[in-house]
Amino acid sequence: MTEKPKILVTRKLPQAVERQLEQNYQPLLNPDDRLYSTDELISLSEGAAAILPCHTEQLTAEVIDRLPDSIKIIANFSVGVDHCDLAAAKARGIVVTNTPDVLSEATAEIAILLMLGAARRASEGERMVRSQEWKDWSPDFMVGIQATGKRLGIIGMGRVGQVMARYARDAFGMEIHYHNRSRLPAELEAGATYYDTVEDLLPQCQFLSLHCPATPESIGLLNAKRIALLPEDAIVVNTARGALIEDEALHAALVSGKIAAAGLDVYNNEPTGIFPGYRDLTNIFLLPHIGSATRETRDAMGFRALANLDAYFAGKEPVDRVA
Ligand code: 8YV
Repeated sequence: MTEKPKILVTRKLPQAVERQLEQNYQPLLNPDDRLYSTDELISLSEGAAAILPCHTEQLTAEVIDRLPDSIKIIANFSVGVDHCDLAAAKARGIVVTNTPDVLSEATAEIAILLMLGAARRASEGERMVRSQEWKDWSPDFMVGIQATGKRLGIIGMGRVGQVMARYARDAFGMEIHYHNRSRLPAELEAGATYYDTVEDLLPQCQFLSLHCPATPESIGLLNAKRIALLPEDAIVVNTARGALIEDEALHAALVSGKIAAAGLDVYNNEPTGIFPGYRDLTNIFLLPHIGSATRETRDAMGFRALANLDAYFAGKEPVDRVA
């Protein structure tokens, strides 16, 4: 009988996923969920045929070049693959997969939460109640901005962007405007208005939600020049990647009031190195990268990563192959 392939699992996964992994593989699990250093990751990979990492593992070209020859596939537990140098993996003949589809609804839910939380001043209000600073009610107390019927701009109309568009349209009657690398077919566009360039889209966005991956082209996409194109009092939401935003520019626009509020779930240098100025602002709603953090979705992400491993080890093409 051939030996079950060894899989390095870098983080603690949902229990049901780990039990399933144990059926077909020899997983090297991380029950304490410790973040491995690069050296540890490389030495633990010795003799393994696959790595099942999260976006918390920086699989740069240098790291990939140092992986042992035994590694044949990197089956990510994430849809984003900006933490993984695909060209370096390809050059070494290492297959790379991700987990699309299964987290679109959970992430769009958080985008809606951020949109409403920022527009309706949720964290400011919550802090006020907790600290017993709430003393009075008046007609102008905690007045925010209504989402219903407004124009929502979406940059990146992929799977998550499309669900966000649907939720915003169906629940709040929002008018959807979007930019994407290419225009969607009419049935997926569902009445949304397409713009060829980000510059053309921005002046329409009373609300703006970012849903594109972080790539060399999109890093720093929302900079001071582009923020200036937004209408006064716009609201910016980011559930995609922190790298899409130039923090100093967003911070300045929140301080000056050019932007009414922002809702962020992802950050440059998260979790410990996030732009410090954000913490001092009241007009920002901050969450700790929990877009896909539901029981249902985390299970589904794990099983999707497993399905990719199963396909690979059965000699088939993994459905979510990205390199
Ligand atoms: C995940 C995400 O929590 O899948 C992604 O790309 O950003 C998150 O929703 C994370 O990546 C898990 O590795």
